[in-house]
Amino acid sequence: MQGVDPAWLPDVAFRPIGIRRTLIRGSGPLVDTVHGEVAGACERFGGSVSRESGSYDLVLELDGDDGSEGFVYGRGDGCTTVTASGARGLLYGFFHVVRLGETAFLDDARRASYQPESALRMLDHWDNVAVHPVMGQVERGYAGGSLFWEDGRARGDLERVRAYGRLLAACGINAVAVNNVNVHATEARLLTDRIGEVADIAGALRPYGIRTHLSVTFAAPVVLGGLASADPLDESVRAWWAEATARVYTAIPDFGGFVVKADSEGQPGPFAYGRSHADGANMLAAALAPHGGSVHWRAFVYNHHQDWRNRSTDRARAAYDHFVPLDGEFADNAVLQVKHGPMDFQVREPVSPLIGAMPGTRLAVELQATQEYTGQQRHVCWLGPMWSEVLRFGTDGESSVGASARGGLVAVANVGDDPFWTGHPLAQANLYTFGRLAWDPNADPHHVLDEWIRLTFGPGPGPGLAAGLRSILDGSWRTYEKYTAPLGVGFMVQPGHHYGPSVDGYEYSPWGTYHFADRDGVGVDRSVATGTGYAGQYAKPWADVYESPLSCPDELLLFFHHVSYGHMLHSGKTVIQHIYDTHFEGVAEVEAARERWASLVDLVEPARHARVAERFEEQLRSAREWRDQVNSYFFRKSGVADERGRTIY
Ligand code: GCV
Repeated sequence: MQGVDPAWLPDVAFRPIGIRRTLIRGSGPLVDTVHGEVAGACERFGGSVSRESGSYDLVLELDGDDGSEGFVYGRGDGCTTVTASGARGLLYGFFHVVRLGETAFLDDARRASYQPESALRMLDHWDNVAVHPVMGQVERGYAGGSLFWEDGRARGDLERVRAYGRLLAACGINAVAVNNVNVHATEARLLTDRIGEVADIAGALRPYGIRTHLSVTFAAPVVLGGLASADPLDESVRAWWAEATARVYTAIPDFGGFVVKADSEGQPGPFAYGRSHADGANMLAAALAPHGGSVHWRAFVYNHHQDWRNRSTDRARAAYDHFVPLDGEFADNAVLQVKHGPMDFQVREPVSPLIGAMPGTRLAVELQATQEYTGQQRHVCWLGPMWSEVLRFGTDGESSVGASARGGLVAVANVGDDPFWTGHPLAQANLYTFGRLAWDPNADPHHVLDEWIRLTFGPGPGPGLAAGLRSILDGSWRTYEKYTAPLGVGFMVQPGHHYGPSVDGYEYSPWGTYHFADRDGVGVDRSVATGTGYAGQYAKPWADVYESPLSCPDELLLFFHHVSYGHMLHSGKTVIQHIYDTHFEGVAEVEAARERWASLVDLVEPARHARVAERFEEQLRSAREWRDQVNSYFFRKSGVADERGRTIY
């Protein structure tokens, strides 16, 4: 498409297929999509595609349609084959061949099956239809306007949405929620009289195997239906939802379901009627069940009217306290969607103790590709290693988060109408990595990064460019952590927009995100023995590990404990010296990354190079600001000088 970055699907990636003879077997809309892809590649590169038997280099075969998403890839007798028993499987098998490139046509006698670990791999867009006076078009969006909505309506030209669906399918994503979980008045109507606009978007995503979901307001029966109540046990309310949902399916027969943020940050919910969140979710699940849809009910429920002086209230505890007692009560098609950490997508959080604590409930784990707290796509921060740590975390020492996420993996999307999709061109790596990890949570994120580099900048980006990109992205999450909030304490951002440092930004606010720094120490005591008891929400061994500052991992120390500045970390440094050192190191690492990027100027197309170079200037400015604010704050509080005598402003 003109003017839009092809991201990980540049034309050249299709050359190995485009110069060969391909046979496609099977029928149906997704087979047609694959056929269109191959035909397009052949037009560009000279090969051929047919549906007749004969002699071929590549055979793509759909054998049945059982709804499965896996495929079998094989190579033998000079021919590469992809066989699938579900249409999406054929699509994913095709993109597997694209990823392999020339390799797919080289070695003989290879055969392997591929199957996604999780059936739902979804992106949640926090897009508003109308521009919100405070949050803008995309809440926490750092890539321009919405891909779906413009001037208060669905975009007329949905070519870009189709191109987006193609990119998503190529990394394994199969579901998209098209509007913000904070559902304002205009957006509420997408459920009813404006469902046609959602249907248009669904139509553009469908050719790439993507089901469309909608965020809805729990108060819909009142605000849209004119009922007096939204009580989930009230028969007229239930009937209203059943009818509204049936109309959605008339417009979008393969509609995925609803996403709901209830009793959270001002959104309406079942508490107003003295009902539980299981009551609320099950009402919507019942409306969706006859049509095969699911409700994604978010577990992000906490008190945002806290008194900072009351140390017994702990936002980190909230999701577990609210939801664990409801385990076993949710309907089969109600998925509880849990943020990966107990707080809110900070650069470092422990894994939410809720994950693993609700064996009788289908959980989806929510990650955040949009970089709300990780540099807002002005800073390079590749989140693959963080997500991989989360997904591989053994909630009871063994069963992993990835395996617990039976209801799927979800990420808050990081794209917009920016020509590079993600504002910062290198933030595309986060979107790609999410898709690939959602498909296989045990995949090595570094291999995924290499794959992304090879596809986006290749094929054969040359050792200099590949090594340069790897060195810039690989450690960028840890670099970001170094120059921002230390040792798991989190936040310390400017309130509201959440960009840039403010150590006390939320310290005395009602949102409940505190570090309790004073002249003697810093950190939140979440132990069972003397603190909020949060550490006790974990299964063993983690409850024991986190309970004591002696066993708590350094990177989470201040999340779990209030310690003195002289407390010795496992690293052999004191807390205060760690703060100083990491902040100086973080800035030095950004300087080095900026230099490295500058050295790649002749290897990267000019517009992309210039965009990243400009963002590096801002990242460096901001990193220095973080370093100076954090270091001087803790120097003033502690009175302890840097043992290396560096200047602290
Ligand atoms: C969509 C945080 C963000 C909000 C977001 C909320 C959520 O609080 O700052 O913008 O709201 O998380 O996940 O619902």
